[in-house]
Amino acid sequence: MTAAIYAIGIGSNRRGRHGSPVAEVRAAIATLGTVIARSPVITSAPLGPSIRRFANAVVLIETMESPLALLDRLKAIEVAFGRRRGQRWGARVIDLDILLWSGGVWRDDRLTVPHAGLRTRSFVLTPLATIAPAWRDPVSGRTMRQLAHAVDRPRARP
Ligand code: A4P
Ligand code: MG
Repeated sequence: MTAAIYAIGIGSNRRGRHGSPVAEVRAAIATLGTVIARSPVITSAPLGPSIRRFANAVVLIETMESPLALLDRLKAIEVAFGRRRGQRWGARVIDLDILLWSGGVWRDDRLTVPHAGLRTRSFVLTPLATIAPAWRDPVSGRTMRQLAHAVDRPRARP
């Protein structure tokens, strides 16, 4: 079996034991294993009803894990960072999402890859386009660079 590459989206809008949301994002990156590329950490206003600003970053990791095995590991890291259940859209110490997988599309009741929010979220696409500009979304056929452009300039695409 060969290794897979995954793009992982990392978000935080609550202080944890490592400090600020930016520090939480950096600490989470350090737990992920073989990181082959990392974006800068950006901060942005929350999408949705949360009040607190987010720190976000995207990394590429290389691993032998299947998508579901990786999802289990990411959930365990979230718990270790102090994330609690029932905080959907609320403040969270860390949120780890699988954005892309080198194997293409995965769809079952636990996991959808590419991530459902990938194509519409500039806090995902802007950092992703810095580390994987030519990676093509298997669903839309568009590259991360193209998707980032479209989301940053929505009026350019009626
Ligand atoms: N799941 C399905 N597909 C995936 C995937 N590709 N990666 C399932 C990870 N998980 C996936 O996720 C709920 C369930 O989705 C998982 O148990 C898994 O089986 P969760 O992380 O427990 O819950 P969540 O994060 O609250 O839900 P969700 O839908 O991931 O929230 P969002 O949509 O990620 O919204 N604004 C800014 N500026 N920056 C942000 O990072 N994040 C959110 C969170 C809202 N606003 C934000 C940001
Ligand atoms: Mg999530």
